[in-house]
Amino acid sequence: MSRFLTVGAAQMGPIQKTDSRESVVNRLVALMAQAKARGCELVVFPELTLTTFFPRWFVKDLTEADHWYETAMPSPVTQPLFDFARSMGIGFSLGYAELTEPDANGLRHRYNTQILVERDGTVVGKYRKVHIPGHEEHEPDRPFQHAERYYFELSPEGFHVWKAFGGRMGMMICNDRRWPETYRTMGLKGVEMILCGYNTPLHYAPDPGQNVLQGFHNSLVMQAGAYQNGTWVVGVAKAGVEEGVDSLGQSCIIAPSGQIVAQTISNDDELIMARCDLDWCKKYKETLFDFDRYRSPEFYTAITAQRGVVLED
Ligand code: CDT
Repeated sequence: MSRFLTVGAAQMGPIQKTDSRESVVNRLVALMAQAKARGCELVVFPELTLTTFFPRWFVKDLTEADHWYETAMPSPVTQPLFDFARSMGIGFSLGYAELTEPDANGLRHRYNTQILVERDGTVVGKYRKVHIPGHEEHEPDRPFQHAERYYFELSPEGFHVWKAFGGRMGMMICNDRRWPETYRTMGLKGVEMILCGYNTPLHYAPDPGQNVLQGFHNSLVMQAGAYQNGTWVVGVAKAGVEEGVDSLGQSCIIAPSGQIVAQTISNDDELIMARCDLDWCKKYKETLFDFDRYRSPEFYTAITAQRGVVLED
């Protein structure tokens, strides 16, 4: 049996501070049109697609950054994406900064969010980032900030898998892809395709020795996660030199075998695609990675019982 889903990874080139959301949405619609013409049923965009990667700057008062966040989705400026999806019958997944309405205590929350939109323009899933990297405070010695932990709260919901596009779809955002728990949590929910947007600066201030390994680590983690859980993974970059910061491209679509079946070759807006057989997942889920038969969860309790390392004597 085969269950095909043709997916596009719509890598974005840089988005500068002065680029309007309207101009970005125009670029996204152009990529969606290209994806539709090439037969895609779903197109995946990067993390924080609508603006420049603003956590590279620090502001003393968080409300000064409110303009980087979306307070509604869709909104007047993002509505063309939903209209295009509905009229052309193509779904999409979009990352953005979310600022919520006040909760019962009058508090508004800030999340690094990704949504999944079906071919009829309805939002079928919303995921908020779990593994938030970087730092909470201003770190003046860095050439640029990575203050995601200042700008975003931890997801209150964690990982989820949605029945959509004829399969079981999951989402993760950027740094989530480096953590095996991300894939396994969704693997245990039967995930067949994980959609992931990322912004990965080539320079890693805490250990610049890792700079040259960014591309290697990017594919290493996503290929391993795909294979060990028998799932497709679609990794999509915001690439190139944005406000002086060079970020990794190398967006890729990875099969449940762990093989890369498509990869971008530029650091610009670029669409890659693959015709993905979701039934290919079974070849791994029902053999080597038959969780029910071969996992030993009784020996894994430390994974959820503790956060950091506890040394054994
Ligand atoms: N956006 C994001 O999560 N980026 C991180 C950068 C490394 S931590 C400063 C990543 O995992 O690619």
